[in-house]
Amino acid sequence: MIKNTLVRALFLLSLVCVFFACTKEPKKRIPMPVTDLSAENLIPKPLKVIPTNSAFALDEFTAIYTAKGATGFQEVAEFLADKLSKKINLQVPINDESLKTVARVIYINQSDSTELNAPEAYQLYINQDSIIINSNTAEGAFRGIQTLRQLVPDSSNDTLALQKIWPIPTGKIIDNPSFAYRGSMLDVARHFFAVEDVKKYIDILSYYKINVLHLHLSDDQGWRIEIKSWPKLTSIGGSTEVGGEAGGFYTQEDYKEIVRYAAERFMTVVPEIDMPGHTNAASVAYPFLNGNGKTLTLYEGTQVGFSTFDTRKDTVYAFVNDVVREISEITPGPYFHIGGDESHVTEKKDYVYFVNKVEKIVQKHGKRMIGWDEVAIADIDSTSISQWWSSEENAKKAIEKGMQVIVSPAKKAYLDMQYDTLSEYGLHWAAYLPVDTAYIWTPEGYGGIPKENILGIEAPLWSETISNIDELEYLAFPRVIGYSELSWSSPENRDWENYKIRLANQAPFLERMDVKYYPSPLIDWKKSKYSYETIEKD
Ligand code: TNX
Repeated sequence: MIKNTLVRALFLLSLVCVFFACTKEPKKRIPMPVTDLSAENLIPKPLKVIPTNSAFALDEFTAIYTAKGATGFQEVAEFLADKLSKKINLQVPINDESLKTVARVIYINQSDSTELNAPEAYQLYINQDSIIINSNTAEGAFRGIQTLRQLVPDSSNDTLALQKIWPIPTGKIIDNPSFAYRGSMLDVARHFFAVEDVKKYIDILSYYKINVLHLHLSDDQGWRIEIKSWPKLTSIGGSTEVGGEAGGFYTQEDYKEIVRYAAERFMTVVPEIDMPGHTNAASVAYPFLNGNGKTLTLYEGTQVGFSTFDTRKDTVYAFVNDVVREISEITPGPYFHIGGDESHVTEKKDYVYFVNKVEKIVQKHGKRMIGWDEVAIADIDSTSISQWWSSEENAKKAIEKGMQVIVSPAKKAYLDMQYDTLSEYGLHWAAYLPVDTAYIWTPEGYGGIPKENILGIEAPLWSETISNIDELEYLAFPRVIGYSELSWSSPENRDWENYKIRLANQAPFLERMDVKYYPSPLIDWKKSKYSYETIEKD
């Protein structure tokens, strides 16, 4: 009896299968809805979008192929397939030539067209039956697939065919960033953030084409990276943080894992060891480093400017050399950030002497030095980079030396500034930065710095007032999304009224990724689970 039922059930099941196999065939042409590619909520806005008003039917008969022999393209395809599987639960095969049922293809193509002669440039051609991503490099292809991810609807249209279809508007996108350096900084020194938190931040930033993560790895309150030749830096210097919690640090293996995860997203990690000021934690671990003449203890407060290395001791430079060497060895990116800010208790002549010497150490280990804007008062050379956070005068000095500048003005680009007087977390010493003020300014030519001298834009997130990933996300999102547009999109393509609609439509993505963004009342968030009225204030 049981056996009979089973046989009947299997027979029925096979009938259903035959029925579906016959009807759910991989039809080439499916009548598709009219669309408008130029009305999609893409951030950052691409250089050119030309709609052709039909749609590509992303479905189970779609397959991805990549240019043969093109380095890194297979990995880019795998990244896309993984994200599609997570977003819409569709498994799209890659480079499987034995498939008989393919009706539509996504082709990630390496093209040596001169139009694509820039490392991150890409073109996206979306037709009814094919999507072609053209780029010279895997990096360009990766940026292109972020655009494609943003075009895939959250839910399928189940009325067009028997199978589920995710219609993607047809047309052509031609894209290339304004700035090569598009970054955010995370201060893991005032409060420590675990590897998993940093990875989550990297993943969301890369969706918006941000390509640099600057890690502020040391400060008065903590030293956060293992240095094998100076182990007390972390065992003592990493043991606390602001507010007296347990602190923490990255082992070199942890750091390598962050670097690897970032590299998979074509993101460069810039390590910062802040010196000669902001060095209390290092000097508590190794008191010979200290130059402020005081007996030091671990510091859990938030004052700045009280610590300094002793800039006239050879042993200090032997120490700096070890630190720069060990970190440079595990940092594939071209930069090493030496901090250099707010050294208020270092004599000017000592500060200049220190920066001059450390620049040479950084160069010896094959890196380009970055420093906060004060470093421009030293005699540094044109290959070093100044990060303009406060002083326009220092930014101009850097330009006179032929240096490039990273634009990070506190009153426009600091993610740790409060949104307004009512919002939680953050400081307001430079400004209140609501989402519109953070977006409505022009980095090109800002403060009279010509565009040619600007390497890029970076939004720093200092962590005096935030101690976990939710608080981090509250300050970073949504503002950092705006900085992605300021650094990628051309000035003609930026417009607050248009941006704020596109931003409102990021809510489903941010919520799916469990990002606890600040639900700014300036934005009419799409079906937001954090609608502003429901936020409880204490
Ligand atoms: C200034 S920006 C600092 C940091 C603080 C930040 C707080 C800079 C180079 N130095 O030490 O964390 O303000 O907003």
